[in-house]
Amino acid sequence: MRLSQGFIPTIKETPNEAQIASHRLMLRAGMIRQSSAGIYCWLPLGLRVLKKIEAIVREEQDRAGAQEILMPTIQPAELWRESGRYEDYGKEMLRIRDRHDREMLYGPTNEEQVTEIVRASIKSYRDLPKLLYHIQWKFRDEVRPRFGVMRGREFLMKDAYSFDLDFAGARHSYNKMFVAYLRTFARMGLKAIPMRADTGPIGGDLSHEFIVLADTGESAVFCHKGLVDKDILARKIDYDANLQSIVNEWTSLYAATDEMHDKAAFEKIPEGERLAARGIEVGHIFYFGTKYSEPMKAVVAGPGGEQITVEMGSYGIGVSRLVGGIIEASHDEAGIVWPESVAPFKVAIVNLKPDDGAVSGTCQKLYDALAAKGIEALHDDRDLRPGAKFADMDLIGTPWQVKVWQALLAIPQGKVSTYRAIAGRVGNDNASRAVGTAVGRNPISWLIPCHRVLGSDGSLHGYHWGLERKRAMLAVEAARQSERPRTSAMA
Ligand code: 5CA
Repeated sequence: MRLSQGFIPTIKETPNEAQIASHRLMLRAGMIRQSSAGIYCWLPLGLRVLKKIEAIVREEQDRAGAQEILMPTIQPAELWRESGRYEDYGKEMLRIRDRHDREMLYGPTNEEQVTEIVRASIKSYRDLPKLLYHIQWKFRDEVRPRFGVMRGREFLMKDAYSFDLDFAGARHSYNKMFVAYLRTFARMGLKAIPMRADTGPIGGDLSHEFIVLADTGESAVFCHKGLVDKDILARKIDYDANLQSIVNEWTSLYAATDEMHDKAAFEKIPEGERLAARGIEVGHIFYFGTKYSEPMKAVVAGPGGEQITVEMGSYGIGVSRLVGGIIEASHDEAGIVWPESVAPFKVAIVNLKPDDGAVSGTCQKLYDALAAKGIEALHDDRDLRPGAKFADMDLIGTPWQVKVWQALLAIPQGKVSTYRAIAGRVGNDNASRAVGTAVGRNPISWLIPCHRVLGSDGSLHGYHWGLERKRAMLAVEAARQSERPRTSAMA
């Protein structure tokens, strides 16, 4: 996308209403705008990230065997009277009357609605198990909406629901979601720790919250440090096999939220291995047996014709909250530092001379080379001074930046064009390794002004490349240096 034609309304000033970094950065980077308290409009940059998060959630739900449906945001009050939650939910529920004076509500969650779907369609034990999910907006009239999308009134949730014949089946469904959640959050670059949790208004007796550690988190949490470094993505998962040993591995070490905290048990952990921190709840899973199926009569006929009340669980992920959560976990003083998997654009091409046809042509070719590899780039072709562009690009936080201020020529002796070579580097997921290679030996090394990038000892440092920011900043220099012998510019 060409930024001059795009809509990314960044703000220089720090908005007064934002108390935490993610809220400030989302407003400043032009990702969201508030509509009313706890209700937001998603602008193009924010929506791109939201969709990327949604896509990872969807892939991992599908992988675990869940099937996607889409239930409405508006539900009839009768369903909630059947479960007994219509009155219990209190003021958090937004109640509506339609033109026929029928009582409706904007769904804060969907246990009743999904139970209605299943009881109407499933009659026999042979039809079970079933695992259904949807990704839909919810409304909860929170007393204190705050921290931007982290505690909104309207928010996007992935909610899944499992239906099984017995406890063993329900436990397997729970374990599937447990493992799928570990994978989902890990793919977003997050360290999310499952913790024993209170079940609150959803109910039930087995529940885990998935918590991302962050100083600004709303919950106080306590766990064994060993949980922070566990790596699920290195495992091969077979969702049809018994997953209990993986779940046990993650649950055998102490981890609990404030409400479930057992001080004595925590203090049994050697002091150096204890972690008392704050965290953001990005997911919450529940097993609640027949809490809804019993009053709502979700039953199937067993093998002998007997009536079996279905065992259920529900599994939520705060999709819109994750946008804020990821920023809380990954930002610096200049802006957001997106993990590659959810970045709104992978590369920013910073055109420092947009009025120079050759420079703009170079940027366009680079853009095309990246597009041909399926890499999304943002071409900053705005007519602004370089400092303003650098500040905006750092704020937006693409994993890669390529700064172009003079036109490139094709590599004379190389077979690959410069643009392709850069696209190739950027295509590598391990940004810092890629840049190291590029600076060291690769054909594109001559494109990087060595005096800016290499220290006297040959290590990476410098003006454009801040290792601590984990960003690759490939400073692309001109081949107008044709006066300069090319070999002398080679690393
Ligand atoms: N029905 C169950 C699971 S499907 C349920 O509603 N669980 S929940 O209440 O824990 O919500 C699931 C997830 O939604 C939470 O873990 C959290 O990440 C997110 N969430 C909850 N309330 C809000 C809110 N006010 N703003 C943003 N995200 C929220």
